[in-house]
Amino acid sequence: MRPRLSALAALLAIAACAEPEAPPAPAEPVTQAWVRLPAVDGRPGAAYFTLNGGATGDTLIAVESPMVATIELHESAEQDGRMTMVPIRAVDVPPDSAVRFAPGGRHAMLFGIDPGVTRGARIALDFRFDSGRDLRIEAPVVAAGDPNPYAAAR
Ligand SMILES: [Cu+2]
Repeated sequence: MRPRLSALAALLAIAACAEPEAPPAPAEPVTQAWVRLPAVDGRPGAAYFTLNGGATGDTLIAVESPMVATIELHESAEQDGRMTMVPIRAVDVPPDSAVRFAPGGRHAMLFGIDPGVTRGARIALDFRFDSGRDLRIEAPVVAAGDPNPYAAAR
């Protein structure tokens, strides 16, 4: 009887160790970045992504790309029944929070995209933070009518 019990205790101990008690690994500061090309060549495209505050939080101050002339951060809003866009200067990402840039809401607007950037390519996006952190992300590029590539993969 006794050996059995201790075996059970050992099993329980192993089970307890397997329990995910530690918090999940901290997310990268920028995840799920993707770029949607304009329907008409020469018009602006858009970049979407999720900002993760991590333990300390940070503030996004700019997104740049060697393949894009100008990138502005915008917020979409409905005003008098019309969709408008308002520029945002910086985006606060508090600790342990996520800020999503998604179609219909916040987005990075890409003016002057290099014609070599086509559907299926990857484009380098440089995320600059107030803390001094610079982060380059290779974001997948989709065509105008294509859905979020991360949503499609789910
Ligand atoms: Cu915009």
